[in-house]
This record gives sequence, C-alpha cells and structure tokens, in this order.
Amino acid sequence: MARKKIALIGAGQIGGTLALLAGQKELGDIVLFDIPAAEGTAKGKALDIAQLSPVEGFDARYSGSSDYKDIEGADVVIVTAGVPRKPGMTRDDLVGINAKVIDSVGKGIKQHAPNAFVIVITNPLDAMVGLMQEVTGFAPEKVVGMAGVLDSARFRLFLAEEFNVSVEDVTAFVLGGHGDTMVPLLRYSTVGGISLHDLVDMGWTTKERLEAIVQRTRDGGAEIVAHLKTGSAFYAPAASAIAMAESYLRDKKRVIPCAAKLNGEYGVKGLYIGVPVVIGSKGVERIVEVEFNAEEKAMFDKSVAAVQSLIDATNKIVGR
Ligand code: A3D
Repeated sequence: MARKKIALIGAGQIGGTLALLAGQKELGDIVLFDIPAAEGTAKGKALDIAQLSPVEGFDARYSGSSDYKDIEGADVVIVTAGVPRKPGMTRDDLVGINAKVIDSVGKGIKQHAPNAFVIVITNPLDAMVGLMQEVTGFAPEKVVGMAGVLDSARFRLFLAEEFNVSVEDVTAFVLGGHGDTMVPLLRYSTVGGISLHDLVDMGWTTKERLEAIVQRTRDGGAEIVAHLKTGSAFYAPAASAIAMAESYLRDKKRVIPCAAKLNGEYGVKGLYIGVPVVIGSKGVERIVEVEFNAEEKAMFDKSVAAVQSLIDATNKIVGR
C-alpha cells in the first residue's frame, strides 16, 4: 500500500511541529508548504526533520515548497497559514489578515487536493474553518477545525494536577467556540469514570476550585502568549491536530471535540462550532448531540452568538 500524503499549509511554529509528529507516528509522506518568501523555512525544516528520521527510526519522505502543485493528491491537509496572536491581542483581532489568507489557501487546496480531509487551525478558528469549507466547496464532513481537542487537553491537565492523578485517567468535555465563550461541560468530565460533581461531594475539590480551573482553561492560550511574547502555543495545538488526522487516516473512529458544521444539531444550522464528533475514514462520521441543562444552554447560545459575529466580520473582509 502506498504511503499517505500529508500537506501542511504554513511551515511556521505549528507547521514544523506537525511535520515532526506526523513523521514520528508514520502517518505518511509530508509536504511543508509556505509562501515564496518563507519557502526556505519550509525546505529547511523538511530537511532537518528528514535528517532526524534515522535517529528516531521512522520512514517518511519530507519536502518543502511554495508551489501548490506539490500538494497534489494530498490525503490530509492541515492549515496553519496566517498570523498568530501577540500579547494583548485576542484571537478575533486576527480576522483581518487571516480571512484573506484562508481565502487564497482554500482556492489552492480546492484545485490541487480535491479529495483531502482538511483540518484548519488558523484563528479565529470557528470563522476560518467555515470560510475554508465555503471556499473549497468540500463536503462539510471533510473540513473540520481543531480547537476542542486542545481546550479539553488543557482542562485535563489542570484537573490531573488538581487531583494529583494521571492525565490519562481524566476525560474532559468542552463545547462551543474556541475562545472566551468556550463551554466546559463538568457533568461529562470525569476522573477514572467519576464525574467532577461526585468528586466535589467526595471532598476531592470544591466548586470554587473547579470554577478557577475552568477559567484557566478558557485563558489557556493567553497564558502561553503572555510567556512567549512572540507568538502563541504550538506543541499542544500540533499534537491535537495530529490526533484528528490519525483518527481519519487509521479509521480509528475516535470521539473527540472538533469544530464541525452543524445542520440542525444543538438548534444550530450552517455554522461551525465545537461539538463532540466521531472521526473515521469518511471524515466527520457523526455529530454527538447531548442534552443541555438551562445553564449549559445559555453558555452555548452565548458562544454561538460570538461565533456568528465573527463570521459577519469575516464575510465583510472577503466580500461574501
Ligand atoms: P506562525 O509560526 O507565524 O506560522 C504561520 C505560517 O503561515 C508562517 O510561516 C507564514 O509564512 C505562513 N503563511 C502566511 N500566509 C500564508 C499563505 N497565504 N499561504 C501559506 N502560508 C502562509 O504561526 P503558528 O504556527 O504559531 O500559528 C498558526 C495559526 O494557528 C495562527 O493563526 C494561530 O492563531 C493559530 N492557532 C490556533 C490554535 C487553536 O487552538 C485553534 C492554537 C494555536 C495557534
């Protein structure tokens, strides 16, 4: 069986880490793509990681390019093209530049990788993945946004630290838009199968401490931007997108939170927003719809409204 092909559009901080992780997991051959001015970065990172492969013991071909022809026939395309946040900026501040970038990248993908499963990481995520699906015209199940895996990983880490248990035994359930309005569902988040509410009753933590952890999760990206000063998180975002790509390429059918296009689920139509989905060889194979209580519904509706206003801003920029 021929190796799969993975195209990474944007060879920056996340792009380089994606290339490394995809190789280490032997997901396929990898093309790092960037604009002509950054072609050297794409080629240099590709060569550097290729030279790491004998040491680490994996087989993958690496190349760098600024020519869309080189992504021809890609099975998976992961998009990080655009600019990241700097201290003091919100994700929404990026829309002016990144909407134009996604518009042009979408056209390139449509022409050269028409059968790809496309994972968008560029912020503001929910608006950019929606734009990508419109520009490519691909089926909604083949275009998905990475945010929930990262947000829930952050939540899982902070919970594991709070309880002094393994991160492996903490599951977390995060819905809604990527950003300040994200909706962590405590009822469905567990430690070793025990819900957080039960853990409060058992005296393992308090409601107040859980609320502080939820807030730290919401601000998880900004906390890292404040430390780095020159850009935003890249290791964990890359690992999160690789988990999605792996579930698609290996038909694992993992149940993970992603930005998916809703078609009436959760009372929303035609909008990308973070929900639990099953990812398998057909792409987004199922959207998992859970019942909300009144408080969760209010948080979700607020998140949907925030995403809608970003989409309106995006549409103005790209003239849709
Ligand atoms: P960075 O290291 O700046 O890399 C972005 C790359 O995109 C650069 O190499 C650019 O040259 C390249 N680029 C710009 N325009 C184009 C174009 N038209 N075609 C191809 N390449 C282009 O940023 P990064 O890797 O740190 O972050 C990339 C994006 O991911 C940013 O928008 C971040 O905000 C976003 N991000 C999202 C999350 C989520 O959880 C959704 C987390 C972290 C970062």
